[in-house]
Amino acid sequence: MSYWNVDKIKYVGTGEKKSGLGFQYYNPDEVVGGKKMRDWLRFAVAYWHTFDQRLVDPFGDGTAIRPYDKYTDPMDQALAKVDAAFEFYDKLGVDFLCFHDRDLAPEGDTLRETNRNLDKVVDKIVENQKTSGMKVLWNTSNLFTNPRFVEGAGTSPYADIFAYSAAQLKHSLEIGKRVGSENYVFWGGREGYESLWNTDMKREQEHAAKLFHMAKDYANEIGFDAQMLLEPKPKEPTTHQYDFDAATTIAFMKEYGLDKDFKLNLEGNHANLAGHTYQHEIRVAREAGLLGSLDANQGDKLIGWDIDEYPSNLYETTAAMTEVVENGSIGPRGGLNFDAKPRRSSFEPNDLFYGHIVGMDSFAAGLRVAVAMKNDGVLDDIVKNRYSSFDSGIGADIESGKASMADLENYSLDKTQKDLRDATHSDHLEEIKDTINHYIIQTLK
Ligand code: XLS
Ligand code: NI
Ligand code: NI
Repeated sequence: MSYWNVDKIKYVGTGEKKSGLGFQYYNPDEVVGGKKMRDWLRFAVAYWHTFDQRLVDPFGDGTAIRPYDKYTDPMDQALAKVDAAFEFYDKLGVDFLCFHDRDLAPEGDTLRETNRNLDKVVDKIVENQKTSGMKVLWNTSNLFTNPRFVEGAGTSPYADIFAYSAAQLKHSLEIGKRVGSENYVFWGGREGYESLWNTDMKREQEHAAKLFHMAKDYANEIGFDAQMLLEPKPKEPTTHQYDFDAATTIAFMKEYGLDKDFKLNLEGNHANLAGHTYQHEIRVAREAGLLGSLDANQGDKLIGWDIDEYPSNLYETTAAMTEVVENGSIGPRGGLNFDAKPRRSSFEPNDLFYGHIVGMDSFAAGLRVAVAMKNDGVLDDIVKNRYSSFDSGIGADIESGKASMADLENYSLDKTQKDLRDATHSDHLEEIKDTINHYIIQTLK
């Protein structure tokens, strides 16, 4: 039985591209910048957005038409979805999937029942992994949808909810081990506050850190060696989320001794909500040695929430992939997970293919441009030259610590206004942007 009415998506190149069903830039086995494209990009499909999302928005019901809608019993549908999902991965040509525990199976009345439902679906996933070779980039626990998490999970003011969260998380780690997840993600959807008037921020953050430590310790105990990742987001659904952005999350990790065992999973739309570019977030993480993995999506300048659009902005994917190429990889076990969904008006099953194709092609294009610029050393020279006054003379003395403040005073006292004006140079930023445009246009022709 086939769920999706498409053939395997192939690389056709730019010249042959006539319809949405073909890759223009993503050619998985082509070697670019010393590695196969599939190994640079390690694309993953997000179970929740692709197979569960009904395309609701705050004002409207779901519009999605999905090939397993005819199964009305929740467990029958959950099991059919697994088959549909693995057919989808195969036709799209991705190597990885990502999921939350609650994406896979309906909850029961107790955690015991819920776990039983979940295990049944995971059995089927494991079977499908054996025949397909599909890998799990990461799994995670949904500690935000159910009303019990209304005031948080790890940061809930209620001890019973903390306890339940830990219990749910424990099972999710066991599942991670069974499916061989390469990473394990924590996105703290409700780990923040609505208002400071009733919030003990310090105590909540200590609790969150405790839950992360417990999770890592338990993973060690059962031999689940996934890279642990925190996924920053500044707000939504809470007014303020503690994992605000990369820099805030790194400070939190250092404060609570988590920076040895945890890295970051960064998302494009979250970066924008925090007032940053995606490139900024990736740069902050990579310079701290904490770049773990990426959630690929984009926001919209005109809409102020996490709309999770499939990425299509080539300028932004070029910027993101420039950071990745500079880093040598996304992260030791990182990949690009499409935390993205079609617009509410793109409700047909095949829109899920078109969405992934534009996303994969956009990042593949970004990779090609980034590698072309790296090969020509375009940005390397620009950055190197900009700081070259620190390579010798007084600059080298400053960096080595040889120059004291008194030395710098001696050096500066008799410099004239003109001397100092001559020490600065135009950035030629517009020329740089023109060069980047040139590389985008030439590489993607
Ligand atoms: C929501 C988050 C979420 C995480 C996984 O905004 O991006 O989808 O990636 O829980
Ligand atoms: Ni995400
Ligand atoms: Ni998100």
